[in-house]
Amino acid sequence: MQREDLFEEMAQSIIEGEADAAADLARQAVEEGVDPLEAIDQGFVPGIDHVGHEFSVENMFLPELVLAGEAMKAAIAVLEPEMQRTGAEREIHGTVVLAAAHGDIHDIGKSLVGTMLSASGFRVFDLGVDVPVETVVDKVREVNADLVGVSALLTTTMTGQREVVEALVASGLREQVKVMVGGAPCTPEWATEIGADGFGEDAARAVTLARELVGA
Ligand code: B1M
Repeated sequence: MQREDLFEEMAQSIIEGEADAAADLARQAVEEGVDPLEAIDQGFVPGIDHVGHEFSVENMFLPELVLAGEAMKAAIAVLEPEMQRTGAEREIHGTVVLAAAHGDIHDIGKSLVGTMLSASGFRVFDLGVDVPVETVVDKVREVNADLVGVSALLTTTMTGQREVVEALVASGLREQVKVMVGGAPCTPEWATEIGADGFGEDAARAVTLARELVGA
């Protein structure tokens, strides 16, 4: 199958919320030697972006959003080990605490960032979704993190990123840890406004930024 056709089918599997088909296409990509991140960015993400757009104009509804999210996770679950394998660098660049902001349950992009960071030589503690600010701060202290990453997909949960920065300042930890934010509604200006150290636009750029921030 042509690469473009494969990517088109991947997008379609997400739009139709077909988790099995998405996983099969991901396996096919691995067999054909397609770079896993390329498969995600050029195949599956256009599908989920389409669903997001249709949802926002009320052509699709919550159940379809849920199915699309499940299909996306099924595809990434197949590609994840491949990303780990191909990115296998053993030198540890630093320790990262990763979380989705309080109130936010979107985990696909955040988990992808975690996988890429881990594959690129970071020790990653992914605290999951809807993570209270205090849990993030406690983990930063416990593991002596170099970097904390907070993901937010909703305009209403972006404030959780600011709260993490403020809590790190209040706990006296801010000087020893860098803060990276990301997620669709975030911008470099937002990162600056809340006193974070940087904004990662996508998983690949999050890795580049993380390396810069820890001086790797
Ligand atoms: Co939701 N949702 N959702 N959703 N959802 C959005 C975000 C939305 C934009 C859709 C829309 O209306 N167009 C909209 C937000 C509007 C806004 O606030 N501006 C929205 C809404 C409204 C909602 C609900 C409120 C719907 C409802 O209940 N009525 C609800 C909220 C739940 C909550 O969090 N409290 C909700 C629920 C859900 C599902 C659970 C159904 C599902 C999530 C499933 C899951 O994650 N397990 C879902 C989905 C799938 C989406 C869309 C369609 C796709 C998100 C996604 O996974 N993208 C999304 C629309 C869209 O983004 N196109 C949407 C793929 C992923 C690879 O990209 O997450 O952007 P992304 O991550 C990228 C970068 O952003 C970056 O790197 C990643 C990889 O390249 N990145 C970081 C992300 N985090 C980073 C952190 C970093 C650095 C980079 O450093 C720390």
